[in-house]
Amino acid sequence: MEPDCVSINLYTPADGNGNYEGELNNVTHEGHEDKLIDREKYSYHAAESDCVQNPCKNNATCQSGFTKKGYRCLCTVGFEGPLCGKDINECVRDLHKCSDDAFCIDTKGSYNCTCKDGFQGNGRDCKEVLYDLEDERKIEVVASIDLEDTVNDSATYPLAESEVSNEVNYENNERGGNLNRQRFENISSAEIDDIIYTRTETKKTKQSTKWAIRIFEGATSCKEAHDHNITNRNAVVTLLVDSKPVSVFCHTGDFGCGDGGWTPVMKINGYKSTFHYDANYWSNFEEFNLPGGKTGFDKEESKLPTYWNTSFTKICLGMKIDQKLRFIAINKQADSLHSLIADGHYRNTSLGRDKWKELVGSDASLQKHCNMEGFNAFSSWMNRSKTRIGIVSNNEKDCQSCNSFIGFGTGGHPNDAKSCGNEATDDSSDKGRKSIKAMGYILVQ
Ligand SMILES: [Ca+2]
Ligand SMILES: [Ca+2]
Repeated sequence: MEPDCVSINLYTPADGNGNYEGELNNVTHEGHEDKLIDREKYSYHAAESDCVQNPCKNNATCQSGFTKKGYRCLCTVGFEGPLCGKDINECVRDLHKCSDDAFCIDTKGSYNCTCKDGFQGNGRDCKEVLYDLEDERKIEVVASIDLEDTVNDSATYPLAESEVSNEVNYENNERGGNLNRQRFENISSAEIDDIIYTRTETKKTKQSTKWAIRIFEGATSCKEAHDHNITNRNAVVTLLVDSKPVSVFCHTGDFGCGDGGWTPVMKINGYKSTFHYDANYWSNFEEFNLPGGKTGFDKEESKLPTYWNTSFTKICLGMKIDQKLRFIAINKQADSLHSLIADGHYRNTSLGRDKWKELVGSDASLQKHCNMEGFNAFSSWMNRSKTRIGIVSNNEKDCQSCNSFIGFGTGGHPNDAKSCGNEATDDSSDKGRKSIKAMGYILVQ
């Protein structure tokens, strides 16, 4: 007899012979009264079914006529118990298929798998997240290491040969944190920008450490180029400025402003008014004569995209007068030179007038008073001395009517037609009347 069978229709054919044909049903008329139709030569026989009361839970199949109770329940997946009312905790019983790198979360009738932090996937298959997708620059995992779990924090261990040769030195209890940049095979240390990710896991007898490193794809400043040993001398270097390649002449070493790589920003010819105080170039995002950025301290004028893109902690100012180059440095941190100048607001420096005079040499001439210095230094009477970077001075003991200046991006009395150098009116100035035109150079680091 079929285990699900609880009723039967018997058909008695007309010619008899005492044979029947039977039709087995897995329900009885109870609850289905309207479907039971009388027909000639058919007779219906139903067992008293204990399944009518729906004793089995969670969609289990009820079979009548089994066990002392008169029925049995065949549970669906995920449930157990005589009535199938009990959820199986697959996570506790290790009946799940979650990844080792996932959390198993029990649910009624089933379970969920969720990848742990640092992993992604569907929960059954979780992969380590090794890419910082927000970073436009390429990140690659280049090293993995498996060590017997006999790690001594001060010892040196061989890397697996698969991807990396040589050794990793563990120091200061930071396993993997002191990865020697020289140790990567096929990648020079100059190309490794940063170690952005390390993960060390101990599984039974093995410890494994993985690194994600950022590959250096291009310097954004001459300082970066210098720090990554891309250039250790004066050279034209292609920088990534606002993600676009720009070739500039990187000045390297201490030519008057200190060591390291210096990024050119502007070159100003004091005989011209291209970069006069009132020129839009001080506030806009327009470059001027890019090729002028590829040559050194010459007469080519230039304004490079480094003016509004390159951050720095130091500014180097140079003036060339009669073939003599003189430099002074300003310690100043900013997102860009544009951020210090474009809004026209005065921002002070405190170098002192003697320092500014060093740019010009022994002929430097300024009046005694005011001595307003820095970025956007200007007289309160707007037709008087003003300078985008530099110092303005006055004979009166105020800053209203300055008649002398040393600077870059200059204008106003006593000589509005110049853009870089030293202008001073007659007897009230240190060295009397001066009109000294300079080729000006602005670099940052
Ligand atoms: Ca469950
Ligand atoms: Ca005056």
